[in-house]
Amino acid sequence: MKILLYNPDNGVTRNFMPHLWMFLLRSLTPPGHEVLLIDGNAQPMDELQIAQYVQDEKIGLVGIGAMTRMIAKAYRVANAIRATGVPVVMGGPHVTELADEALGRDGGPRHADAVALGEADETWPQIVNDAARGELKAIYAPVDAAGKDKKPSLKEYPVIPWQSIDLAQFNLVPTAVAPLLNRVGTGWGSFSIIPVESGRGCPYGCEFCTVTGFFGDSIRFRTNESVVNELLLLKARARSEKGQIAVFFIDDNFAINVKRTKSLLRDIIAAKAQVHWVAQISANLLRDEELVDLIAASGGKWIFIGMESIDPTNLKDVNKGFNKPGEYAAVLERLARRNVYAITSFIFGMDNDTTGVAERTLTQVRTWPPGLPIFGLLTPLPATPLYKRLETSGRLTRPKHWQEFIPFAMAHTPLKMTIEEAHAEVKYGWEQAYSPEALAQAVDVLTDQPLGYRINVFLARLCFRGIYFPMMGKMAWLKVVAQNRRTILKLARDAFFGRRTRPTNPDAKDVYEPVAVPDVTSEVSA
Ligand code: B12
Ligand code: SF4
Repeated sequence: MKILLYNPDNGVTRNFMPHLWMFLLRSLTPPGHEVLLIDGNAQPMDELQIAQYVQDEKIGLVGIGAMTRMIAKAYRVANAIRATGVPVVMGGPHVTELADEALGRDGGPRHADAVALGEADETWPQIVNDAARGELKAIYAPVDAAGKDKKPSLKEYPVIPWQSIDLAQFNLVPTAVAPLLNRVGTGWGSFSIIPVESGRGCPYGCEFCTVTGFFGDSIRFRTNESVVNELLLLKARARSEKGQIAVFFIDDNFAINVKRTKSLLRDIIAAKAQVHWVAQISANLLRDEELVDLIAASGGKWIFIGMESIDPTNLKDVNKGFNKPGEYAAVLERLARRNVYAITSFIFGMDNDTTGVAERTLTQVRTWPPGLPIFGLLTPLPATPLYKRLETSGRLTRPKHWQEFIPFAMAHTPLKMTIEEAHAEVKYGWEQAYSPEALAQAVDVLTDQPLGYRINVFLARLCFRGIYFPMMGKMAWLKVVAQNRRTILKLARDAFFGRRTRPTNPDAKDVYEPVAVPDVTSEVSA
């Protein structure tokens, strides 16, 4: 049987990396079936095009996975495919929480023939076998013989054949900047970010988060050996293609068990398996100097930190009181001293937020080492404690917000400002943090760093800008390039003439002093 796995785009922004579930399920598919993958972020198709593709390719089963944000598109695609008579199975966090919606048992139309609840590592082979026999059931739940919820162990993790997977569609090097990057050093013909998981689960239970409910508070890890082998595979591929591969450890909290994370990082270093990597780690776990040393020495470059708010009352309200705003600066300095920077994520529209929250936050951000701040709105995702609280108190203004997905739009009323004011705060945050002046400042502060590093930070900033100001199409990019021409010219001069130009902003000064860390550059460059 031919199987298509499909991940929809959200129609607004495109993700910068492939979705792991597709590669994982393909690796877990029983022998004898051919599995094709379409990620809408790389191959945008409308529902009729996909339905046509399914017919042309004589596909026998389609699997669709989607976050809440993409579910409306996922349902439209599923409807078009089911209309051709091909069965559709859906999985992922949204349909796990709202299986009745996908199955049409809530009074609405049916979108899926079957739904895979929760983690599908062990149910997927059964789904495929049932579909091949034409005996697909409506619901597949990961349960043990006694019918009790069962979380898959990650000890026997499948090998994902990264050496042969077509990554061309996820190459992040724009053709326009390739000559500049080639000048900086060889091996920049391509650049892909690959999702790798080393473990699942987070016990912290922040009120707005799906993770603790979905993956359970039982934390499970792959063996160090299996993660190290995956990194070695990716590194070998990058070397053979004269390109770059970075890894996004998609664990929800990569250092949730600090002892184990240190042991993994030590094994990565010992096996010379370093690649540049990004991971999500909560601020409280980054107090440990030894951990941060190992992060830097093992190739860690960017850490995503869910700071959420600089207001302790807000943090307490959403059950994230373990975040201590008073230590944010120290955490970021600790990372920056090792040339590791942070993607700092903030949520506006929290119950204690008042107008001016964006400027108050930015005032602090400006005193920190340069990073990638991102701003979102408190969003009640289905089945989260937040959703239940707001529903009970009658504060949801769009209880089924996913049916008409609008980016950066609230679905409930904040307590101390209006919805419009909350939207304006987010807009202000993005405008200020990603203005040409702010981008120039971020590059200037790094004047003492190698050129490749500064280009990297600049490109990362440009890409992150696109989260709020979608840069789809050449015209949008040209406009941004024109706005940032002074910084681009400065980097280009440094690249071609090998000299340091004066900061664009003469007032820019270093806010930290990098300390020597083991040089892993030779290990990470392909
Ligand atoms: C990596 C990641 C991202 C990446 C993008 C995704 C990518 N390219 O990988 C980035 C960083 C861009 C991202 C962004 C966002 N993310 Co995100 N992200 C994740 C994260 C950390 C890992 C996803 C992953 O690969 N997991 C590992 C795989 C193996 O698990 P899985 O995807 O759930 O798949 C398993 C099952 O669900 C099931 N399954 C999944 N799909 C299918 C399909 C079929 C057919 C079947 C049978 C089974 C099946 O089988 C898999 C194996 O067990 C998850 C949290 C998490 N741990 O999952 C959040 C998560 C998915 N993200 C979330 C959110 C909210 C967002 C944002 C909206 C945040 C924001 N406010 O901006 C944005 C939106 C992005 C966009 N452009 O639309 C939520 C989604 C909740 C929801 N109900 O939708 C999650 C769950 C985290 C959370 N805090 O609750 N994210
Ligand atoms: S620490 Fe992160 S992953 Fe864990 S519950 Fe909180 S938001 Fe979710």
